[in-house]
Amino acid sequence: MSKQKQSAPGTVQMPARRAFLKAGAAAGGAIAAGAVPGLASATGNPENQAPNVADWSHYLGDGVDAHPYGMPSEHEAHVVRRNVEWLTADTQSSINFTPLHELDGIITPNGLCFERHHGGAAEVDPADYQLMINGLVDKPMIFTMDDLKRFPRVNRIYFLECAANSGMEWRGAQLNGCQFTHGMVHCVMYTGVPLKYILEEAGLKTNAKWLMPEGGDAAGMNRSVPIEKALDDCMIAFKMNGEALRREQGYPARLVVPGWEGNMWVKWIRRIEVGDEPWHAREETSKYTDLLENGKARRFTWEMDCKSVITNPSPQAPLMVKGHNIISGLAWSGRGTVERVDVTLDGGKNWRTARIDGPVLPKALTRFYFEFEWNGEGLLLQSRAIDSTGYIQPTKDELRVARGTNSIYHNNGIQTWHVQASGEVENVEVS
Ligand SMILES: Nc1nc2c(c(=O)[nH]1)N[C@H]1C(S)=C(S)[C@@H](COP(=O)(O)O)O[C@H]1N2
Ligand SMILES: [Mo]
Repeated sequence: MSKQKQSAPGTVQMPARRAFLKAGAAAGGAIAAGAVPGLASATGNPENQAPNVADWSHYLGDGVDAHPYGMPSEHEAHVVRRNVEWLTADTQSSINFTPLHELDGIITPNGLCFERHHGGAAEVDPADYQLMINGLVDKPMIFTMDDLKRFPRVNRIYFLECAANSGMEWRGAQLNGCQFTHGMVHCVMYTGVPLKYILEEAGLKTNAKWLMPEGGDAAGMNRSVPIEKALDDCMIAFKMNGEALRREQGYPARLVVPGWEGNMWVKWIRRIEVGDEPWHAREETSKYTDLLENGKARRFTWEMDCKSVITNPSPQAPLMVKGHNIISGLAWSGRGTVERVDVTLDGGKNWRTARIDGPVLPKALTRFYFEFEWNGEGLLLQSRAIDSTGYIQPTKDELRVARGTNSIYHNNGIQTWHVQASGEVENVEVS
């Protein structure tokens, strides 16, 4: 087992894990006299706890005018997107990460979806918004928001994963928290127009083979998309989880490219050019390619390979008590559905099948659980997902044999968490 210390300068902000553990330990001895035995002891103020009547039961609560737009409880203030300061030079061209260890089920709340911007989050007035289609079409067209909303629309749940998710882990275990190692993924229900309908409206010429969607942000983000994908399941989305897209996610409209790497999901989309060959633009030549050991680069690696991660326990979410505990995590595949997830407690010697719960949808996050008894021994936790094509999530060593160590993108290797006797959890690798 080896752990590579964080080599880059700066610090990662994380909750005080030791403080959590202390609070848990102290509460162990603080069971109120005469209390009815429970499964676990409570922390906090005993005056508010059974058999007493809590403070909040004695007076009227907030009126319905207090929160015109509802916000999470103030006790959940630590559940936020976080960035890694040393990762990028500024915050406009930057990344923050989804707090996966605080979430459950398969849907990411809108305010917690990770953000990746190449030129900051553009502020677009929907009244001025237009989507232009030009190039190899019968009639070049410009659509307003109102135009887009008059097409038949569909609702689909998809994950979006940045190609660079887990990219800092290629050479060894580095970041302490699944928020940072795996938090460049989110999964929401999109409402929008199948791209096919919009392209049909403009009329594709017979030599139309590629699209170049382009963003309205300062970065003017663009990528070449093959026509087969565009006509298959791409969408122009304007809603996420039922409400308008958040500005950070491309308000008022973004491209949805199910199962494919996040950089193709152009936000604030302003134009789609139709062509007969790919453009070989910056984001598909200098970026988002994988340089192999032999000097060749993998290109157009669009589909996100099957991957999984244990979100709890994990470095930001230590094990608090011995006895009955729950391992929970997420699995996904850009090629279809998650068929099975295996979990090991001993670094891969013994594998057991996890329990999948909730919807199992193609190209969406899938939730798994594994209930177990913890006797206080050290554990080496891993999860391994298998998708509907039969593809098995590889180990990080297998990935390095296949692709070398020059890569940043497309690291879908098996993650290991070392649970120590104290309950604290560390990012490690086993070999
Ligand atoms: N216009 C535009 N679209 C963009 C980007 C961008 O910088 N500008 N970033 C891309 C990248 S690299 C990713 S991973 C996803 C991130 O989507 P999110 O911010 O909704 O999580 O958006 C993609 N679409
Ligand atoms: Mo990305």
